Amino acid sequence: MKDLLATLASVVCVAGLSAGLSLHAQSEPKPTPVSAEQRIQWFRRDKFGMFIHWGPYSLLAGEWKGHRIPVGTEAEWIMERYNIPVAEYREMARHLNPVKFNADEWVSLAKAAGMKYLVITAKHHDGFAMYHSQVTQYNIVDWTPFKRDPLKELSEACRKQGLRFCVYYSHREDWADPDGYGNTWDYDRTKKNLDRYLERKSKPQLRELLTNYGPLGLVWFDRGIDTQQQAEDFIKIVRTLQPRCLINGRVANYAQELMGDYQDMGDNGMPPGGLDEAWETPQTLNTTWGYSKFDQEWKTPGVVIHRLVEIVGKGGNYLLNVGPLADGAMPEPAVATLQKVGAWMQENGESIYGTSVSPLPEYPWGRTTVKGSKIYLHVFSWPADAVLRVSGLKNEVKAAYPLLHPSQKLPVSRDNGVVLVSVPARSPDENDTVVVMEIAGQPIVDPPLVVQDTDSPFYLDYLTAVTAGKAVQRFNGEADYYISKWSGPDDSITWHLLVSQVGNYRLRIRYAARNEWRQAKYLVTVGPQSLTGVVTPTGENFQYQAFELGTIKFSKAGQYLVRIQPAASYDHNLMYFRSLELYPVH
Ligand code: FHN
Repeated sequence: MKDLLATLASVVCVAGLSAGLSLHAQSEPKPTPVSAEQRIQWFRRDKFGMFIHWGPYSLLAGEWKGHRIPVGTEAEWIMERYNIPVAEYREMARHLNPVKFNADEWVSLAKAAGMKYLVITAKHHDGFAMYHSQVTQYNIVDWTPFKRDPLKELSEACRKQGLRFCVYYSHREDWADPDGYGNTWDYDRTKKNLDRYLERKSKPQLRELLTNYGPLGLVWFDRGIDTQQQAEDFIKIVRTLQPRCLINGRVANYAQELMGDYQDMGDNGMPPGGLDEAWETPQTLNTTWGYSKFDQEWKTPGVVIHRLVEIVGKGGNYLLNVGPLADGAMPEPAVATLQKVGAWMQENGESIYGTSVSPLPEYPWGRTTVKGSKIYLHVFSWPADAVLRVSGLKNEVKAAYPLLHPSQKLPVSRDNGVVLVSVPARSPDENDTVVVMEIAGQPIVDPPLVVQDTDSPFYLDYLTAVTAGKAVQRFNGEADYYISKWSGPDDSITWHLLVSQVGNYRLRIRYAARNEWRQAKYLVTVGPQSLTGVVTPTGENFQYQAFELGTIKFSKAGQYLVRIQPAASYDHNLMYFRSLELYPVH
C-alpha cells in the first residue's frame, strides 16, 4: 500500500521530538537510540496477543450489594458505577487471594492459542497495583494475604515460554487517589491536581514496571491524558528506561495528533478498511473486560478466527481479552475457545504471522491475507458451486492449493479478469479453510472505484483513497479516520471516480488545521481541471471544518482521477484531512 520505511521514519521523528521537548524527569539517563522501525518489527509480525483484566473487581464479579452490572457493560468499572466508597473498596480488596493462580498455565494457554504477547493490568482505574509496588502499600503483595507478585511470575513464565510480557497501566484515571482522575464521589473535584498525582504515583509506578520486570514488549496506556506535555513525559520515561518497548496510541489525548508507536482502535473496534501504519484492536471474549459471573455471552471459536483474519487482513493486531476469576482460575468457556482457536492457528498460523495489509477487497466467501507473493484465501462460507471468485487481482496466478495440502493443486482459470479457483465440494474446516494462491510478484490490484450515490454527490475519504509518499491514513479516538503526515507535492491522496451524472459540481473540503499550518497551499486536481486551496486554521487539534473550494465540470460520463496534494514542500503537516465532497449544481 505504501512505503513502510517512510512511515516508520516519520514515527522516529515524532518520538525524537517528544523526548527533546520534555521539561520533566530530567534526571533520567540518556536513551539508547533505537529506530521506530526496529521497535515495531515484532508487533507487525506477531499479530495476536492476550489481554488480561484482573484486579479486586474480579472478586466482586459484577455484583455489589445486590446490584448487578448489566451484561454488555464493563464489570471492572463496578467501583465507579455504584460509587463504592474508596474505604469500602480498599477493605474488599484485602480479600483478594488468588490461590489458583499459576503463571505458567496462563502463559501456556496464551501460547497454545497462538498468541505471541501478553498484556496484563498492572493497575486499572481502581488504583490497585497487581504487582509489588513500593510507591503505595495498596498492592497485591502488601495489601492481601496472597503475598506473591503475579506480574513477576508472569514475566518469568513469558520469558521461559517465548511470549512478550507487556503491561497495561492506567496513567491518568485512578479512583483510589484524591488527585487521580475519575473519583468525584469521595474526593472534591475542585481540589484535584492531576500533575501532583502523576508525579506522586503514576510516573513512579511506571518506572517500577519498566525497571523490575525485565524487557517489556509494550506499555498499554489507557484513556489518554490531558496535555501533550504530559504525554511526552510518559513517552520519555518509557523511551529512556526501555528504548525497545512500544507505546500504544492511547498514551495521549484522543483529540490530539496520535503519539506513541501505533494506533489503537476503540474498544472492540474494527476499521472499515486497511490502514497503512501499525494498529491494534482490543476486544473482549464475552462482553466485559474484568470478570463477571453474569456474562456468558462468549464468542465462538469461529467468530474469534474470523475476527483475527479480518483484523490481520486490514494490517492490524488482535488483542483478545480474558478476565480471570479472583481465585486465579481462567473462565472455562474462555479456555475451551482459546484451545480451539489454537488448534486452528497451529495448522494455519502461516497465513496470519508476518502478513501485511491485503489490498484485495472483501469477498462474499471470506477475506484474504498477504505475505510477499502468496495470497491466503480464508474461506468462511464455502461456495455452493465450489468456485472461489477473486476479483480485482491483476497478477498472473502460478498455483493454488489448500494450505494444509500443498501437493493438491487446484484448477485456476480467469473469466473477465476475475480469478476462478475450483475447490472441493465440501469445506474441510467449518470455520476457515485456507487456500494459498501463489502469484507472480507482489499483488497488484485495481484501486477502489467510487461510484455515485442515487442523489449523486461523491463523498471521498480515507477509505477509498490511495495514498502516496508520506501521506498516511490514521485513526485516533475522537478524530476518527483522517489523512496526516503529508508535507510535499509527492505526498498525495487519489481517488478513482466513475461519473455517471455530467455537469457542474461544487467542491467542499473538510479538514482540521493547526495555526502554524495557515497559508499552506494545496492542489485539488479533477481530471484535467485543478483548483488551489489555502489552508485556514481551525483550532489546536481536530476541530474539523468544511470549506468551499469552487466548481468543476464533468462534461462526459466515465472514469476520472481526483487528487489532493500539497502545492509546495512544507516543514509541517498540510492538514488533518477528513473528506472531499462533490455536489452536483442543478
Ligand atoms: O475503561 C477501560 C476499560 O475498562 C478497559 O480497560 C478498556 C480496554 O481497552 N479500556 C478502557 C476503555 O476504553
